[in-house]
Amino acid sequence: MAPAAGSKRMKGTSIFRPFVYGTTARRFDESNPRPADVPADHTHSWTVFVKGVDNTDITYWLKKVQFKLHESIQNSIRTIENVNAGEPFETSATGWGEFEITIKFYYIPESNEKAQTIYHHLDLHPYGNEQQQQQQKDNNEVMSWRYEEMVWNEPYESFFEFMTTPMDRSKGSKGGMGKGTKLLGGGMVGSTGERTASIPFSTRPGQPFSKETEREESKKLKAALEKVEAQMGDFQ
Ligand code: SLL
Repeated sequence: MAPAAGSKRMKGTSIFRPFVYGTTARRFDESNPRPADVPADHTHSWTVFVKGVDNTDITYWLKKVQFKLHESIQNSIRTIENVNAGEPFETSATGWGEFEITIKFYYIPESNEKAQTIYHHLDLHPYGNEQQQQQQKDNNEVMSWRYEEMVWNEPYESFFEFMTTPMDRSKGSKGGMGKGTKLLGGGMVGSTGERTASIPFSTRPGQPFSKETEREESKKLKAALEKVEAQMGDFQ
């Protein structure tokens, strides 16, 4: 699609929006019984998704998502669109094996940007250290989630303007979030909202990515760096 009249790319500028993607898998057992129509060799049910951090709206920039699953799975190419603001683009399946899922992002046509693809490994089995594996077994839930940022380099002026202009989320407005939907940073959606790139301050169950997570990660990196520096000191 041709860009809006007079729109040109903004040299030296980039714009980004955070999102979360990944898989959640559960094995079939008493807590998650295998449905009668599912083949006996299928050991797990799982879901792959793309969503906003803390379920913020991403539908104003993401129009549809195509999930390409393993060919052995029924209806292996699945296109998800027309999701409500704040809800995930997701699809579920059952099976026995792990594989690489292809996730293709189609942006709103106004962006004039081509679709982009990322890959995600479906994890069915507990992973991590012993304690993490035990927790996943106890909860019968293997979450393989990633925080990512979609970056548009040198976006068209019209798209940049669209992305950085507050949007009307008043009741009944098209594309608005539901009343009372939580905004990133803890605010609540009122009559206007930002098309925000910020992430929440703190982590809560089901929402592992936040400023708090970032701080914890940087603490871990700092501690690892100090350890390496101390070890290097021992060699000198
Ligand atoms: C493997 N790379 O060779 C993997 C393939 C295939 C997963 C995994 C569904 C099967 C069905 C399913 O679990 N496919 O619907 O019959 O191990």
